[in-house]
Amino acid sequence: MLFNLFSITHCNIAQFRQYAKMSNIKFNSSTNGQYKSLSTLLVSYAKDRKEPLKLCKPQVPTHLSPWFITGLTDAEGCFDFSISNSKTINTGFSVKPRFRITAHKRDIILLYMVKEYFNCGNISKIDVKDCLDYTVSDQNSIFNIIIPFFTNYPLRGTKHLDYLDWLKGLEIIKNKGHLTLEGLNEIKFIKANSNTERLFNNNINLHCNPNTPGYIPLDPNYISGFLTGDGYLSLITKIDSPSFGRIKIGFTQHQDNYLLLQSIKDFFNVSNLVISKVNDKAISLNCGSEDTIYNILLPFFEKYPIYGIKAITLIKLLKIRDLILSLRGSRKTTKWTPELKSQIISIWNDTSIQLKADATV
Ligand SMILES: [Ca+2]
Repeated sequence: MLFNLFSITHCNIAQFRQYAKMSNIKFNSSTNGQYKSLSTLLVSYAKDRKEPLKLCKPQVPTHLSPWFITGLTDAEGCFDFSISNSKTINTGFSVKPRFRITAHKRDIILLYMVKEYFNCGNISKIDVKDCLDYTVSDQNSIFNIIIPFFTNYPLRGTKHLDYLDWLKGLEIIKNKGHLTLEGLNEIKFIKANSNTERLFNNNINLHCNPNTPGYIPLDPNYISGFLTGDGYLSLITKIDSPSFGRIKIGFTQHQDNYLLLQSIKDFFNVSNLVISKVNDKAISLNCGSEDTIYNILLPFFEKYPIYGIKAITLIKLLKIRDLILSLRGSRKTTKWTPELKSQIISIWNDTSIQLKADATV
């Protein structure tokens, strides 16, 4: 049923109704309350297709693991301050702390699940093409919900350093320091030196290093959240490629997150999961072994679920794996007949869930 729920932003109205019926999604015709932004987005989605859509309220699964959210945040989250001109504040600037998670609009349900989990914040369109933000910017929610959450379920990647700097800025705000020129400048300094502007030292990924006191064991749901945000799940579909049908699963990261990738590698403890250099700044963790992908990685992400559109990709890849194995029988290798290839392509392009068959989603 989860499967149907996640496809609602990819379907036409008739399919939407059908999914809603199958998934027992309740409809609600009011535009007020916390469902407004989702409803608005679904309406605009329907307008794109020139079909009417009644406002709807999907019942979002609420059993997300907190570690999933931490993994997703390490991948797609952002802790920063928005600083804008103000005529009413003496310094001339108003300062607002923000916690955000960004996703493609196809993954609106994923953001919606996070919003349900925290029970605060809003989902809105942003300037980046086809992207949406889940944003928490009211101080009450930041101090009482967001900070306690990341104290209990700490970030593991370089984003943890942005988070620590953000806390310093929040401390200034808490003491009303941001209303003075000195405090404002301190926050501007923090803003100018964190996130993409950060220069790194050696003290990174401290929660990932088993030889330091800051080490925190890796929870499997963290890996699922991180894959949902920053990982890739794909299939080689070029029909005349010698690698046709090969499934690829992995992560590409800035090299500063080396220890984070290393800890994921250590978690699975298989030798054919390797970290390699992509370019000057990027590294990747991936796997060249069909056996590991079929029998360890795919089942892992079935057990510790990923959500959003990648969850649909996972279902397709599991079907493709099962098809390949059933036709292989007792042979050691696959006979890539044209029939098999076309069956694989048709699973990959299955439009009954209206998913764009990107090679990498
Ligand atoms: Ca990222």
